[in-house]
Amino acid sequence: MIATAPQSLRNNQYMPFRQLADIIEVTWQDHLGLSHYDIPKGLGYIEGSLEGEKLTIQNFCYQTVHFRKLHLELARVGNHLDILHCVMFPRPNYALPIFGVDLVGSSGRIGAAIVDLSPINAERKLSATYRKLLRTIPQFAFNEPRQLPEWGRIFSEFCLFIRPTNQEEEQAFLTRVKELLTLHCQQALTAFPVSTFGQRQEILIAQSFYCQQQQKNDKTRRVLEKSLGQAWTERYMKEMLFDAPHQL
Ligand code: BLA
Repeated sequence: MIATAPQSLRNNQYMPFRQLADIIEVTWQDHLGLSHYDIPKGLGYIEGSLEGEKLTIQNFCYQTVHFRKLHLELARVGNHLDILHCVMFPRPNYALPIFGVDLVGSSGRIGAAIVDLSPINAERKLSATYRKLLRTIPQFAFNEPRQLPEWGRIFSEFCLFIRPTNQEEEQAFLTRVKELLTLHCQQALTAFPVSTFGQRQEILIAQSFYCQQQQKNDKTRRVLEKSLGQAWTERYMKEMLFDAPHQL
C-alpha cells in the first residue's frame, strides 16, 4: 500500500490543479500496482529562491511492472504561479507511448494546458490500436488552441494544447486527461514485453529523443533557473524531469 501523498502544497494550489493531481493518483491506484521509486537524493522536495520569488516543488514517483517511472510534480512560484507536471515513462522493453501532461497557471487562470500520448518508435506514430481507441473519445471544441513550439514534434496528432477560456473548458480538459490516462493504463496492462534486441534499441532511442526534446523547453528552464540557478536546473531537467532510460 502506498502512503497518501502529503497534501501541503496541493492544498494551496488553484482548484483545477488539485483536481488533476487527485485524478492522476486515483487512476494510477485503481489500475496499476504501484511500487516504491527511489527519487534521486535531494530532489523529492525542493525550495529555492535565488532571485527573489520562492519556488516550491513536491515530487511523487512510483514504478510498476510496465513503467520505469510514474512522475507527478506539483510546483508553486511565489504566491501566484502553479504548475502540475506528469510523465509516465514505460520500461524500455514495452512498446508503449509516453503519457505526459503539463498545466501552468497564474493568479487563478490557466495559461497552458497540454496532454498527449506521445509515440515512442522510429516512425513517431502511435500504434493502430491506440489511434483507433483515441478516435472513439469525443472531442471538445476548445476556444483557444495553442501552437506547439518546434521541439514539440515529439507529440502525436492527438496532442491537445490549449488555453482554457472558462471553467467549463478547464473541466473539459480534466475530463480529457482522465480519459487518456484510463485508456493508457488499460492498454499498458495488456502489453507484452518486446522480444528482440532491435525492438528494445528502437524504444531506448525514441525515449531518449523524447527526453532530449523536452529539455529544450526554455519556458520550463527559465522558471527553474530563476529560483534554483543554472547548474541545479540542468541537473533537475536531466535527472528528475526527463531522465533518459538506461539499458536493460
Ligand atoms: C509551457 N511550461 C510551459 C510554460 C511554463 C512551464 C512556465 C509556459 C506557459 C505558457 O506559455 O503559458 C513551466 N512546466 C514548467 C515547469 C515545470 C513544468 C517549471 O513541467 C516543472 C517544474 N512540459 C512538460 C510536459 C509537457 C510539457 C510533460 O513538462 C507535455 C506533455 C509541455 N509546456 C509544454 C509545452 C509548453 C509548455 C508544449 C509550451 C511551450 C512554448 O509555447 O514554447
